Amino acid sequence: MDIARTPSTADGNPHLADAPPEPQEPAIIRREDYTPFAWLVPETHLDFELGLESTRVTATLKVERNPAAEASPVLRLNGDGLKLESLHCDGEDCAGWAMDGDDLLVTLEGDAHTITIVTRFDPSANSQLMGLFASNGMLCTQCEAEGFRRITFFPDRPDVLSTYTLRMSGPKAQFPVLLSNGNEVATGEDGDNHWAEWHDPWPKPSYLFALVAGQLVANRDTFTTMGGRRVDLAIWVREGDLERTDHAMDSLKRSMKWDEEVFGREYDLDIYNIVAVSDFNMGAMENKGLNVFNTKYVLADADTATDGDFDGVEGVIAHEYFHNWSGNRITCRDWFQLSLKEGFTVLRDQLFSQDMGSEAVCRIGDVRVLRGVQFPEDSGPLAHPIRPDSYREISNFYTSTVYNKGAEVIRMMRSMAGPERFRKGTDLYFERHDGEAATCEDFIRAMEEGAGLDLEQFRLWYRQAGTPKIEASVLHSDKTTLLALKQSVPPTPGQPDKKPMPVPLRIAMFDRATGQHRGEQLVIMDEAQKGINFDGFAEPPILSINRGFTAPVTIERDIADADLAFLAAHDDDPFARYEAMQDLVTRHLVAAADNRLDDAAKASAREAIGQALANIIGDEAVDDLMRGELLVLPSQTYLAEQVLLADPAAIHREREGLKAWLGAELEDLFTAMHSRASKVPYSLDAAAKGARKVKVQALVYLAAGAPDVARAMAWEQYRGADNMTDRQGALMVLAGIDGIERTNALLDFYNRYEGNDLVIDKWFSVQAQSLHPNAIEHVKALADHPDFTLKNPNRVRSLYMAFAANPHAFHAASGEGYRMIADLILQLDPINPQTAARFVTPLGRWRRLEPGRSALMREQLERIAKADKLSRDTYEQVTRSLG
Ligand code: 0A1
Ligand code: ZN
Repeated sequence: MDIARTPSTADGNPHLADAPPEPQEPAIIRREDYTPFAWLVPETHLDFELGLESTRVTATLKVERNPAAEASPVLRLNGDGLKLESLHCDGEDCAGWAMDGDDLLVTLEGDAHTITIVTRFDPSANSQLMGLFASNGMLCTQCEAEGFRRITFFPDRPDVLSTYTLRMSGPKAQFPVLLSNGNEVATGEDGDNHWAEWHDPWPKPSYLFALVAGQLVANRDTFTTMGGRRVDLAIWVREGDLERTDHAMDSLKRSMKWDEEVFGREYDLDIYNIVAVSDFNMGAMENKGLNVFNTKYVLADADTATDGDFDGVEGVIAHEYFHNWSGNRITCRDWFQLSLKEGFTVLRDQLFSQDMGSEAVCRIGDVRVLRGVQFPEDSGPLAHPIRPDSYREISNFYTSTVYNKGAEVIRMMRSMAGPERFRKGTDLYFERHDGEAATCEDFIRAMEEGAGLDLEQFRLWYRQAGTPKIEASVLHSDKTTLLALKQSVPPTPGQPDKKPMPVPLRIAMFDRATGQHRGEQLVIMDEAQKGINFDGFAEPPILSINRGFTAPVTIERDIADADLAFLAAHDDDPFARYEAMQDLVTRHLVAAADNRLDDAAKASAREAIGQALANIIGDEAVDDLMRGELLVLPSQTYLAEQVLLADPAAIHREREGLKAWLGAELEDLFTAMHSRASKVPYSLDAAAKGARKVKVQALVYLAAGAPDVARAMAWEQYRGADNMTDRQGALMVLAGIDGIERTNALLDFYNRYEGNDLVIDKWFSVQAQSLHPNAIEHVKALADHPDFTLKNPNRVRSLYMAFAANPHAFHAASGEGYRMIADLILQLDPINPQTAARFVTPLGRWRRLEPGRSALMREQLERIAKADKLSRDTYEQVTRSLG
C-alpha cells in the first residue's frame, strides 16, 4: 500500500488512532512497569538508498510471537518523526494498522509474519545527530538510546534482539566507503552508484546498529586473538587526519590483549572498524564491530593533543572495545539497567588505564571526576540511584551517577572479594548471560555465586541515591583505642529516608612513636554506628581512612591539621597522601571563605600548607606525575560542596588568595622546579609526562603570586613548545594575565591551528575558562566569532561548558553568567535537545547557593520553563531542577 496516497491529516486518515490530544507533558516511564515485548524479531533486513538530502530505507522484519510474553495481536513499532511511505504484511497491503503518536501499530492475526516498511527522510536536516545524519559530507548513524526509530519503524528497545543484514547503495564518488556492523559479504557497481551488503551474525538490539558512508581513509592493522582469530582492524578518518591515528590503533591493540588477559574476553568478529566523526553528541559509541567516535577521542599527536587528550583517547578506545562483551554480547533488558553495561565498562576501562600507567595517579584522576561531577549530581535536584526508577527522556540518564558511581559500586564488590574471586564472578556473569538482555540483579547474583559475596544489603547501592557520609573519630584512653564510625545517607528527591549501606573502608592506624602503621584492614561499615577497637598504642594513633578510595563516600574525620600534614608527607598509600593534602587545604579554605579565621589563624594555616607543599616539591621519593597531583588545589566546585550555602565569590577570593600567597612564598621552589622539568625532552613516558605536569603547576601558582615572573616564563614556554601540553598550559596561564603576551599568544595559537577543529576548540575553552576578569565579555565576543556554531556539539561545549565551569565568570554577582547559559539552552534546544539539556545541570545548583545568586539562578530556570515547545530532554531537566 502506498501510504503517500492516503490522506495524512488526522480527520481524514482512518489509520490515525483517535488522534490523541498533544500531551501536555512527556510521559513518565517506570522501571516497575517493564513487560517483555509480545513479538520477537529474529531477522531484520535493511536496504538503504543513500543520499545526503534524501535517504530511503526499506526494512523487512521477520516477526513471530514471543512465547515468553503475554500474547498481543498488536505489534508496536516505534517511530520518531518518520514519514511512512509504504507498509506491507507478508507482501500484501496491510489491513490493520494505525498510528499512535509517532509509533506505528500493526495488528496481526497469525504467529509469524514478514513486515515491509518504507521510510524516507533528509539526513542533512538532522541537527539532533540521532538516527542517520550528515556530518562533513558523510553519512553516519547514532542509535543509542532511541535513535533507530528515526530511521525506520521498529521495536526500538534493548530486549528485542535481531540478526541484521543490510544493503546500502549510493553515488560512488560521494560515498566511496560503505560500512556497517559485522562482515562485508558482497559489493557491486551500478553505473555511478555502488552498493555493499553487510551481515552481522550476532543478534543485537537496534541501538547497536550502525552505518557509515563517506570519503574516508583507514589506518589498518591486525590483531590475532588468543584463540587464533585474525582480526582486521581499521580506523577510518578524513584524509588529512590519518597521521594522528597511531595512538588510537595502539590503544586498541593493547585493549584487546588486556581484556583477554585480565577478563578472559576474546573478540568475536573478523573485522573491527572505528570511524571518527566531528559532529557527535557524546564521546563514542560501541556499535557491534563498527564503533563511531567523536574525533576528539581518536586523533592525537604531540603537536595537537595534550597528555590528557592522549589518556582520553586510550581510555575511550578501551571503553568502547570492552563494551563488546559488557554491553553487546550481554546487553541491557531495559534502559533502567544502563549501569549494568556502563558502570561495569567504566570500571573495566579504569582498571585498564591503571595497568597501562600509574595506578595511584589514575585513581586520583577518577576520584577527581567523581567528586567534581557525580557528588554534586548526587547532592542536587537531579540525584538518582545508579539504577533509576523512572525517566521521561532516557538521554538525560547518561550521567556521571550511572557511569562513574556505577563503576565505584562494582569496584567495591571487587575490593570486598579481591581480584581473583571478582574474576570468578565476572566469568560466571559472562558465561551465564551471554546472548541475553540482562539486569543489574543478574550481575549481582553472578557476583554472589561466582565471587562468594553476600550482597543482600549491598543491593541498596543500586536503589538509594545520595553520597553516604562517614564520620570518624579516634577515641583513646590509656592503652585502648576506639575508632568510632557513623554513617548517614542524605535525603534526595523522592527518597527522604535512607538505610545504612555496606561501605568497605581500607583503614590504617599510624603509630606516633614509629611513624608507621602495622598493616591495613578492610572494615565494612554497614550500620549507622560502629566501633572498632585497636590495641597497643601508647598515644592516640593517626587515622588513615578510605585508603585507595575504596568507597564513594565523604569522610568527616576528627583529626588535627598537624596529623593531616604528617599523612600528607608520610602515608604509604599514595591516594591517602593526596587526600590528606586535599583535606588540609579544604578545611582552611572553607573556614576562610566563611570568615571564621582571624589574621593570625589564616597566617598559621597558610604556613602549614606552604610547608606541606614545599615538602612535596622537594620529596625525591615522589615521581613528577604524582607530585603534579599532590600540588593541585581542591577545585572550587569541591569546596562549594563542603558547605550548605556556598558563596562562590568568597571561595574564589580565598582560593586565589592562598594560591597567590603560595606562589609568592615558594617562588624560588616553583621556578626551580619549572626549570628542572623544562630540561626533560618530549616523550610519552611517565617521567616526561610528569615533568610537563609540574611545569604547568608551577606556572599556575606563579601566575597568582608573581605574575610578572609567570608571564615571562609562560611566554617563553609557549614560544619554545614542541608539544601541545606545554603550549596549551602556557596559553592557559597567559590568557588569565593582561599584557601583550596574552594577545600575541592567542593570536599565534589561532593562526597556527586555524582549520583544525579540535585545536580551535581548545582556543575557545582556554578563553572561556580563564581567570581574566573580563572572561564574560570574552565569551560573548567568542559567540560571535565566525568559527563558532551551535551545530557542532564539541564547539558548543568548548565555549559554554568551559564557561559554566569557570566559577568567577559563571557566578558573576549580576547573574549575567546564568542568563548567558539560559540563553544558550533556549537557542540550542530546537537544534540539538540532547546537548541543550546538559547545560541545565549548572543551573540546578540554586538551592546550594547564597540567597542572592540563588534567586538569580532560579529566575533563569523559570524563564526556560516558560518557553513554548521545549524538548522532552530540556523539559525534564528543568522541571526536576525547579522541583
Ligand atoms: N554507550 C556510549 C555512550 C553513548 C550514549 C548515547 C549516545 O547518543 C548520542 C552516544 C554514545 C558509551 O558509553 O560510550
Ligand atoms: Zn559506555
